[in-house]
Amino acid sequence: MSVTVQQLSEHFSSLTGRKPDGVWSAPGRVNLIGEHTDYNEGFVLPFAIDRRTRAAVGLRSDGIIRVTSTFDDTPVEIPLSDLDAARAAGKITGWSAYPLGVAWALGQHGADLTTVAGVDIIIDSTVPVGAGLSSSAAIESSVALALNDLWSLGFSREKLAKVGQMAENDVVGAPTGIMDQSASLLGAPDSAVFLDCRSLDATVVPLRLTNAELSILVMDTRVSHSHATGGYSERRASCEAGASAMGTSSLRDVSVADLDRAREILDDVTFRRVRHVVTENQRVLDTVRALNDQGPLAIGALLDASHVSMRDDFEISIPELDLAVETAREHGAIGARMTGGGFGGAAIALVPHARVSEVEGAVKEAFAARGFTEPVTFTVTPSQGAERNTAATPEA
Ligand code: GAF
Repeated sequence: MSVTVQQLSEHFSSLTGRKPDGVWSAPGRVNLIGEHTDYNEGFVLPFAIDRRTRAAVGLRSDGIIRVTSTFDDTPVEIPLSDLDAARAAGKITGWSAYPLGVAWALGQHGADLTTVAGVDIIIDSTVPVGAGLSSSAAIESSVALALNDLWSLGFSREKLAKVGQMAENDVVGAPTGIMDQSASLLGAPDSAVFLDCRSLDATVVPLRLTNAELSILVMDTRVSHSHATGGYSERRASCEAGASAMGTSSLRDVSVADLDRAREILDDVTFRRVRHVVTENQRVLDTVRALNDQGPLAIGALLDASHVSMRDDFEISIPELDLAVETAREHGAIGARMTGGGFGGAAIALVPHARVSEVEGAVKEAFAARGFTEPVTFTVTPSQGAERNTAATPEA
């Protein structure tokens, strides 16, 4: 749904009989480039988007955490001190695993869940689910920031990103990396976040899209995906096997110059998985340099090469994503690629403002001609990361 901060506060009041202590929000993300590199301790370049999850949160005196949302109004509640046992018993399931998982992970990072106050949390989101735009990280980051503030934990945003990742890995059950939560917590307007996933050093890189008269168009194929199943963990296992065969703990330590040796010692499939990660790391570094030195008009070929690598080497694209990318390029995009974990979700295209409608129309027509479900297309603006909103703040 899309409700304002004020409306969400009022909804909170109508359900609980009191005002929330605050409303926090966190964005979804688009990854500009650097796919499946985060769990290989490599480089990523995502940005926070202008689609957000909001969490209205109010303290309770009884040590219970109670979550509900505008998309599922059945409340889930549990004493905070029981979260660990409930997780171990596999009893935290469904969408509430994200907020409850965050509370549990805060406990694992040092919050004393036997003494902190209970909380009511009501969530609303405009981040599409299953589109590869990190609706899950948006929930995790908004709740993590809210509880960090209300429980006076003083955790850094980098630590809160790890908390969100832990919720996702150990409660939701998706073996994902650190990129999405980092983008959601560290994003800044008109900028991407250049993250070294080994050191966790983050640098804000200006995108200057407006100066270049460029838009970023999201083309959501509406083929839903989940990282808690199948392909994502298989790719992760291939990368680990490749690194191990190369005598290292992580593909971060394998360079483009090592690829000849990799081809000799790895089987064909593992070699191609490794080549994707190694060349993708290099493309992230090249993209950051091109953005800094020349601006966004210079990065189109890098986006295209990234897509080809994901399609042919990492094999995580699908026909709908390939069609969106190819059609966007034929109709004026200066570069395009699938974004996120793959096997569904969305592609992005860097498009001159003047040609956005043409690309949107052409992609929809091409999907109809192939008998694919009509895609949803929209432009996104690189935006502010997670923040506390006052009730008076208008809808972003
Ligand atoms: C998903 C994961 F959550 C990220 O950690 C990352 O691995 C991405 O897929 C692929 O780059 O979004």
